[in-house]
Amino acid sequence: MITLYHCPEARSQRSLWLLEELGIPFELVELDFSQKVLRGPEYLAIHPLGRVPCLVDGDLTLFESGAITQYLCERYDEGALHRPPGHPERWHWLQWVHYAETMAVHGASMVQQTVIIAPPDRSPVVQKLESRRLDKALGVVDQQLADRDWLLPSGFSAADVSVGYSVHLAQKFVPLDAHTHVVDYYRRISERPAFKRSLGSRADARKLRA
Ligand SMILES: N[C@@H](CCC(=O)N[C@@H](CS)C(=O)NCC(=O)O)C(=O)O
Repeated sequence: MITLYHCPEARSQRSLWLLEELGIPFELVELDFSQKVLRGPEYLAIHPLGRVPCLVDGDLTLFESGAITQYLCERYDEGALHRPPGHPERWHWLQWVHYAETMAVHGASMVQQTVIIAPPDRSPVVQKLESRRLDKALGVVDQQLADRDWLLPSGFSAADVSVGYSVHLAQKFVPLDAHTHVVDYYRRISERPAFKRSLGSRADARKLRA
């Protein structure tokens, strides 16, 4: 049985959304986004840094959302979400799966600056810089989507799950309006039932609470 360790709206949403797209059974464990839970002995025994996501499948434990994406696709996808070795889109599929982190690091920095760090210690300079870099990273996605609905010519893939989560994170901090193709992309993403099931806290999750 697969177990996913997850904090709502964190990068583990990528893995949750992908599991939902794959339609395979899994157990969801929701952790409070608190040092007490993430750095508590129970979770540190699973993830050495106490971060999310972490995926356990039998005797395999994996952290890093990009690696989890590759693993789930290689192991469980029946052709729709993966672009396996030898596929003409393989290298671009990998590029976008990992480009998602180029975007998410700026989003994570904005979370720190606007949620985690208290006002006197927040830095307007860092906020300005990070939102500008995030906006530029969105511009690259916008260009890619100029003549297509999804990142790859053959259609929706796990690369859209990876980058799509980063767009979902980005729109909390920078307006998407200047990137009209991204606006349409985010609307398409928001209409996907699997994406909807990955949002927020879930009643069916086992909870690790402080
Ligand atoms: N590159 C890693 C980043 C993992 C990561 O930093 N996750 C954040 C949530 S978005 C986290 O667990 N933060 C909690 C903390 O650092 O205390 C991945 O993509 O899995």
